[in-house]
Amino acid sequence: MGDRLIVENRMAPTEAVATVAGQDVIVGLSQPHKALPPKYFYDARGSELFEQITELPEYYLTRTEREILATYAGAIADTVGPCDLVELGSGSASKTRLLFNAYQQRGLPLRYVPVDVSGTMLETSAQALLTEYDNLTVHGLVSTYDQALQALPPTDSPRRLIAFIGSTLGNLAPEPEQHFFQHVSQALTDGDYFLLGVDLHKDTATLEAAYNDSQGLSAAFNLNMLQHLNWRFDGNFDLSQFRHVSFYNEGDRQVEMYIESLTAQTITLQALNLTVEFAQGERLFSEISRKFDTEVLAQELLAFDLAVRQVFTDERRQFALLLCQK
Ligand code: AVJ
Repeated sequence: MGDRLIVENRMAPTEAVATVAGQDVIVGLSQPHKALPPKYFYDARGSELFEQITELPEYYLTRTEREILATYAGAIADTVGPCDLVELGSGSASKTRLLFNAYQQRGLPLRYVPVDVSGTMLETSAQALLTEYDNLTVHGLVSTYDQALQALPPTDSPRRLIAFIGSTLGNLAPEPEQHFFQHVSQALTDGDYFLLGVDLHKDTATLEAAYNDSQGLSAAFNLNMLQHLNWRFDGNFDLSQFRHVSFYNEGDRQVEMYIESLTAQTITLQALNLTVEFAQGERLFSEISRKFDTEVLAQELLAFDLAVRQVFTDERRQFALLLCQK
């Protein structure tokens, strides 16, 4: 099986150094409107909490996207044909299996290029996939999205398909989103495909329930960011002195998540030599989760030479997969 698996580590050694990695925390907590990048949600506990969120009755996103893929994976395989499937943020690749199934049923070869910052997750899922699918070869990249897009492994396949599913796009503000589309477009040659999974604009009640569930998992997920900073940077956040806040900002079409300080307090992160003051009621901005309109998005993509060929959605139009071609 060895010749069917390559895992390439592209993480620069400096990124493993905590003080360098913590620069964004220092900047984020020192500005007047405190904010942290969403990647700090995903330590081991945070990833586990997110997995649990995906199974909540209120969190319709994952379930709906899986349902759409189950219906249309065959149509996607028929359109794209044999390819290098580059998946940005591959994680456990559980939804991607629906595409692998479609390729296998059609006897089409596929090279899977999963990209993930977690090397352990990538190795484990790649090994499992090779035993399940005999039409598959895997060339994994332990890398950030941007690093991967700048230098994808050379391919013998007739096409590339870059997949960015799960509505991770929603975490990007409009400006970084534009840069991201630019990098995707640059990584593709004419005729190649881009598969984008996004959550759609809908009524406020449905959205607010998804990000503030009755079991309190969303709250635990949000506050866990502070616990993560505690262990990573030797901090003293007391989680009982903060609360989870989330709401749908309909004007900007985004769910906003904050961590609100219940008291006036001073926190230190010793490994970063950082002291931070919180006023009572002060909010730290932890995440945006944007909700899209397929027509508006199609227009934006076109500016980067990405033409939407097919839009796949569920009956209730809650979520959409856009198959674009350069
Ligand atoms: C993994 C970014 C798609 O925005 O819905 C879940 C993360 N945040 N509950 C989302 C999340 C709060 C999730 N994404």
